[in-house]
Amino acid sequence: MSDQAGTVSRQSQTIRVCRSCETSSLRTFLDLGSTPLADRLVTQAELQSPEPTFPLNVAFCQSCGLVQITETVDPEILFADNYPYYSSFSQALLDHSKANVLDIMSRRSLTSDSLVIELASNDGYLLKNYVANGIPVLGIDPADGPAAAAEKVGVPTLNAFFTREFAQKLHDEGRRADVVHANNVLAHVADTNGFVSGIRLILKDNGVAVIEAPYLKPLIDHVEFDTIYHEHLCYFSVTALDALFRRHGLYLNEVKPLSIHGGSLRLYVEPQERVGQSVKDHLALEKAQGLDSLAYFQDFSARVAGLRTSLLKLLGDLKAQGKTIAAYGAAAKGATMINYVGIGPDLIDFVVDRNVHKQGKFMPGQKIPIRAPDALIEARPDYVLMLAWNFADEIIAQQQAYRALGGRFIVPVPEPRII
Ligand code: JHZ
Repeated sequence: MSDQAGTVSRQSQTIRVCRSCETSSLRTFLDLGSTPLADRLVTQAELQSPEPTFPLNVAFCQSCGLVQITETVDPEILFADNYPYYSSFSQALLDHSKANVLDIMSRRSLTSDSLVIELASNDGYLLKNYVANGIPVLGIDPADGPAAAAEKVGVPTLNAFFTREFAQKLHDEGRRADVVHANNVLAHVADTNGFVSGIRLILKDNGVAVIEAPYLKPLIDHVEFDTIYHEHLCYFSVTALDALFRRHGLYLNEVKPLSIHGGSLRLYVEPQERVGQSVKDHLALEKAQGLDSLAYFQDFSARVAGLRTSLLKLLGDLKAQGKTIAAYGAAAKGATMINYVGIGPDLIDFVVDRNVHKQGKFMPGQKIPIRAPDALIEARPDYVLMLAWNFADEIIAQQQAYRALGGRFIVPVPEPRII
């Protein structure tokens, strides 16, 4: 693919067949242009160097219903070095994860003889709750920094990508799990089928995989286009997931809608088929609403473009009135938002984020500086564009002092509004 300097790099590949069913049934319905990598924050030393950019096109598989991007960037570039995402910076996510663990512990009557494995265990945000209850765990994560942070909080972690080969090794060593967690990772893996067959290999026959993934329906219905970036290869419907798991002797038996990350699903997947009402209802609803056909996605591109126009107008009007604007959340989705919409340093003075690994760096593409949240009180911008809108409640609750000074937030999706 070509980078900004126009050279050809071998850092990405364009797929020709569906990531799940492998048929040639892909139809592209959204083109977000060629964008930089959303979590590749720019350092001071890199400010003058060109950033690699990659095409960001989204397609629907007319055969199995899976929505997916068509470019696969080398995962070593995306996740291994300097990956800045640490799950533990959101209290809402920590609370959500702890509740998930307590629920599973009681559902499955886990003991000190059980084993829980988490794929993409990040900084140990979830598994530490099992450790606190004396239940053996194993984390697996390719990102060096978060994996080291997990070890520090007592979560044994293998610093590696989870692949089918890796799963085979664990299986051969007799390391099979009563529970496998995989939160916000299924969409991230290039070998979708290998990953799912790997889950089957490391799961005991009476085990359960508890998987969380953003749900396609709210993404489309609420124009959450900014959750599309190169790390997210797939955007799942229940229809597409059901077919994917069945191919590997796994059954989606229960599904629970979650509000996290703009609307997600928690999937309970087992080697035994006992499909519950929640799954039957979701499948029926998706069919009735047409989420399993291309027509559902046909006007999405126009709606995304409409959001871009209205957000640019709102920010432009505020600047014309002499207002100052900052942004909250150096989130990956924030990178898609500012780069697709074209929000640069002319509109936004700085971005704040609690994650110390992001502070002092610059947003990809637009190169807006990232500062600590205290900057909102120091600089007192009139408005703050909420790039991490999925945590808006938590963030606004923390920013009472800024609000008391007259500060206002702009929430960009599903349509820009000032709150
Ligand atoms: P956040 C993440 O995406 C990571 P991102 C990943 N790409 C994924 O799959 C999706 O989630 C589902 C900061 N923050 O997590 C922390 C504060 O500063 O919504 C983060 O940098 N103060 C793997 O990166 C950012 O905001 C706070 O009070 O798009 C939020 O990023 C809170 C709550 C967060 O999504």
